[in-house]
Amino acid sequence: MTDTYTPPAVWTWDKESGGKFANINRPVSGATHDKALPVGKHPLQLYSQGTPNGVKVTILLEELLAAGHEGAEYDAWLIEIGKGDQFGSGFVAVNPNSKIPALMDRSGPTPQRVFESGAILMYLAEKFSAFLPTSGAARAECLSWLFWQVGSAPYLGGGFGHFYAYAPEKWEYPINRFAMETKRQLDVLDKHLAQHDHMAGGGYTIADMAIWPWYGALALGKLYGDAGTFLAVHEYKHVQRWARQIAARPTVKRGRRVNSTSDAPDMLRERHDASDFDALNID
Ligand SMILES: N[C@@H](CCC(=O)N[C@@H](CS)C(=O)NCC(=O)O)C(=O)O
Repeated sequence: MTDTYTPPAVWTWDKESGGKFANINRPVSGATHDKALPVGKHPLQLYSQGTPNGVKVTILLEELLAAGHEGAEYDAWLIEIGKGDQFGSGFVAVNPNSKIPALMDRSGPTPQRVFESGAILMYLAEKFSAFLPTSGAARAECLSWLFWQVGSAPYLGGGFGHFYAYAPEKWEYPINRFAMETKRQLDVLDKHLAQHDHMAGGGYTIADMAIWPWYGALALGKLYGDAGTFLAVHEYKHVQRWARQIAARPTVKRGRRVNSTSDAPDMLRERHDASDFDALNID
């Protein structure tokens, strides 16, 4: 690998890039193999992994259940993206974009697929009339921050996180570029949270649930190894306050345990019943 590169007239896929996810990256879409998805007993079937995009949805589902919405009972099936499960035919039928999370709502006469984490949060919030203000300024703010998250996270994850933690070598140019952008985004959040308890008016909403697994986890030093130190996240005092407040919610703790690939005794590969958490070894 050299530092400079002259692009050919037409790009071709002639070798793996060598990064952490090189084995699953392809320039074409669609299924690579036939594999039906399992279906459990609950109305909502989630196919996901416990990454920041995945836990947004399990946090919302745990919040809905804790708030008494029994129709939010769900089976959470593990899709191991490192093993290419997202390219199985069943998963591609639920999300043609082959990314977790993906949801099948089987509560009605015709099963409804929903993909894209932001769309899933909005769909569930509207279905249960919860965690999304129904009108006016509070709704506009909530959706603005929800869409901000979906648009911003690729700079943090696909940009900063990739080049800081996953690329085969450390290159100064992309790390500088995306560290700058990530710090700018943290500053956007910090200035907003200096004036507001939560991201949108009306209290805790799906905007907080979407943003916390990325920027909250980063602020608490839980993303990309030493990235918290590298980005001096302690300086974002208001993000710190908000991140700790949300991390302390039992629902958030539960949501974060679901669809984990870790063997840790406090994590769940799959979740099919509220009692699954009872069997865990939690301090
Ligand atoms: N915009 C999508 C992004 C989802 C996404 O990037 N998911 C990652 C895991 S966090 C994934 O499934 N990656 C597998 C792959 O790229 O093949 C969303 O918000 O749902």
